[in-house]
Amino acid sequence: MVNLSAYVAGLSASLLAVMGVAGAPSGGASSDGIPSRADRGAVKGDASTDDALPAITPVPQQMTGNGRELSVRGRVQVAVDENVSDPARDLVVSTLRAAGAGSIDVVGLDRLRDRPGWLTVVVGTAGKPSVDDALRDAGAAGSDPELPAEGYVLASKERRTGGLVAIGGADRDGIYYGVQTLRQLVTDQAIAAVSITDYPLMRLRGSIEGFYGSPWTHDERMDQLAFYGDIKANTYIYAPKDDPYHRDQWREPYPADLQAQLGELVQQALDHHVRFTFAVSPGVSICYSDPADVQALLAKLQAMYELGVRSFSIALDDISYQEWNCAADQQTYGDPSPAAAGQAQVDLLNRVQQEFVDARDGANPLQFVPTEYGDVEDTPYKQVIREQLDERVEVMWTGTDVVPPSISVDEAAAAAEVWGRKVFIWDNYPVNDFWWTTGRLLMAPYAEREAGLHTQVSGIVLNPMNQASASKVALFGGADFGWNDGAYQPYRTWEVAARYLAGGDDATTEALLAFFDLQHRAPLFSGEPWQPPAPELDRRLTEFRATWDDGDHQQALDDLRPYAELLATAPEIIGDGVADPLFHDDVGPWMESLTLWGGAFVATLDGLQARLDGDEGRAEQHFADAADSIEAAGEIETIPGETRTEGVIQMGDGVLDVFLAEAPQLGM
Ligand code: LTM
Repeated sequence: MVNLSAYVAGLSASLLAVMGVAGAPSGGASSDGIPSRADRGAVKGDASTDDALPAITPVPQQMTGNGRELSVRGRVQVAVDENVSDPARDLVVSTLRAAGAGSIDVVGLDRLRDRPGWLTVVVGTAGKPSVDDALRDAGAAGSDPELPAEGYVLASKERRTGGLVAIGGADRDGIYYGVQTLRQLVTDQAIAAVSITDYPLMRLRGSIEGFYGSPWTHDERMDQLAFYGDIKANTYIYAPKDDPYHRDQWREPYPADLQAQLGELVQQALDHHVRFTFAVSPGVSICYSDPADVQALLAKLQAMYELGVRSFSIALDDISYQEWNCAADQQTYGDPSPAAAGQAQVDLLNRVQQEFVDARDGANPLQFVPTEYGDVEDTPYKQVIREQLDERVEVMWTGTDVVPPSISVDEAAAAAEVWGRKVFIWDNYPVNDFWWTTGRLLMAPYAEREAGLHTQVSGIVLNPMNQASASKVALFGGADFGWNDGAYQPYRTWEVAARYLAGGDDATTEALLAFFDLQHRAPLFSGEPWQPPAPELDRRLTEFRATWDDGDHQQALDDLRPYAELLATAPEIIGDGVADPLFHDDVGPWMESLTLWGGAFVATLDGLQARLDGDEGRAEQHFADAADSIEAAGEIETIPGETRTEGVIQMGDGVLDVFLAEAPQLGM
């Protein structure tokens, strides 16, 4: 279960103050060293404990301060080498422009000159003498020859002759991620002075569009891929169960229009340093021993390779392995059984790895979703795969259940043992395609995954909701955890995600967090929540009841009212403050419902106030208004066709509804 004190401790002090947490300082550091957001428009400081440091998400492996901040005002020269991708270069320029740079000259690294009074930004490959010289001049120790893939060194320093920023990446991705960090160092007309060495702990980080129900739209996917660049996620796996060409009609090539869209996605992924991974799921009908089926599968992958895809996955989840799809498999592999299915799958996968992947330039190791994916029990099926599957093939695993309440390092080690390799986690959060998620958005922070998992897994991808933009909250956490699991604080990233959606606006961030709290419940397949419902509201109501029971009725009402008003006005604040139109599409019915539930909450407090004032008639009227709003909220349903399970929108159920039902009976 989520630890509520960690939740509260993880929020910035100023947010706690606005949310009314007693004792929260109005500025300065909160108990875990997170200072109030002041002039950077984001949570400041982090695991580094140095209050002067800016907050970077994911938290860098090492970061120290480097003196006073650099000013961004007049002229800027940006020197880049050939490994700086166009998107990385463009991001440097747009970042500097947003910070207030006047004119920006972009030149090749060989044309870097001393320009007294200018801000100089050097971006290139770590280990190159001119990049390392710039890093040293900017206060870094130079680049580490052992810098891992996707890593970068960044140093920024104000000098008498003008500010200097240097970014040296281990590779093109590392350079891009260094620039993404620069984006977070910038405020109005200034860049924080820091020295950073940073790299991801997990090789694969991102999402798998692997849910049932309405697949994401093209626009949603384009938006997601850009977002992954921002959060340093490098993997998107295309595996929507209800795309017929992915699963039911897997043999058929994509029609030209869909193929063209896939091509755009591949380019968008490249532009944001994301591996577009194409998954095909043939298990519902494949005849493993039919050469025509094997050829159809390879042709499907080849069409994607021609679009520029370099990562492939064969998904064999949610199929029966107790029966064959053809008589030929019975002849080749004998009676159906898990072990026989394992053998047939291994034969197919090894061919794809060895005949397809190995024969193509730049292709990454094959990925595979096994039919047994949610446990660590050693079985005949797993034994065949462990012993015979090409050791390079990545095997996905969802934890010790399809939707696990937590994932520990020991469990991942056990999974590595039974699969004979480090597993690749397919994390079924925040997916909302099963019955218990009806009417819910799963917006609690990504949590209960143990620090240190990076030692036992090759990566983590999250299976998101049908609602792509609303999934960003959890995806933010997953990417952050995958980059630096040791420094990960779920509620810190939760707030950062809200602030990202809010475009840095304080009021919108607060409204979003209050809304997320009402969508905090995350059910297991049993229906039991592994993330509790509305913990922040629950904490406030517990305080209310204690104060009320102590006889201090007015105080209890005064303390609770601002939060009720925050909930009632949150839809309007969110409507005005979140720029992302896709987010609004996702949360539309939930905003309607929140307007009604928030109104009922305020009306209920009005009723208690009237009763306290001795006006029982007015009190009854307020309680009746609240009841009307609750009844109207019960009519609001999910958007037809949008989610696999459809039904009434839930809002802080188990907490808000319980309070509103009991409040009219409260004795004075
Ligand atoms: O989790 C896996 C490997 N497969 C399916 C997913 O497609 C589905 O989204 C989730 C959640 O319902 N459960 C599965 O078993």
